[in-house]
Amino acid sequence: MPGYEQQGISQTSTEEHQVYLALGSNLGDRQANLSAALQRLRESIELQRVSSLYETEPVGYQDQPLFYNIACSGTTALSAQELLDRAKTIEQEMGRQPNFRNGPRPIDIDILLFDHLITTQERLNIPHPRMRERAFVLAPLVEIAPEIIDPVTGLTIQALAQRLSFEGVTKL
Ligand code: PH2
Ligand code: MG
Ligand code: MG
Repeated sequence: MPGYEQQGISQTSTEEHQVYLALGSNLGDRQANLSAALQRLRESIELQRVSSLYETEPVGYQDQPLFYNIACSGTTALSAQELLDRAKTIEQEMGRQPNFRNGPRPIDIDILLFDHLITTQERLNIPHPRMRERAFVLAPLVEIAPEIIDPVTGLTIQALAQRLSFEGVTKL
């Protein structure tokens, strides 16, 4: 029914959503883990841009191996909740074990931004609540999406990145 589309009442499942994700790995073959996760995400996301690879010092809990981090952008027909479920399934299928907060992991897939959605549910917290202070997130993100707006602060990723130190973050 075209009339419904025009009035913006179309089904969520038929809409395309613009998404930005952050991926990290610090166990096993880090680069292979990131590549495998991207490959799995392609089943649900039409990827647009994938950043360079960054090697980053662990933040939050220091006594663990260095991370590899990347960011990517794309469009998806999934809802935010469905995308989160997909990400968690991929993490589990890639061997991620329950661990302490900020502990080592073969793969971590975080939703940074989903359209201009703001949601603060416990499991579904978008924009990612810690992305603004994390150089390991903003370094790859500013590379692929400097002009996009964080709906919470109204600032561009470029502006958010300018407030940070990028010590401990190395572009490979
Ligand atoms: N992820 C964390 C905590 N600390 N540090 C780095 N360098 N990279 C990460 O991806 C990372 C982290 C929690 O998800
Ligand atoms: Mg994370
Ligand atoms: Mg996570």
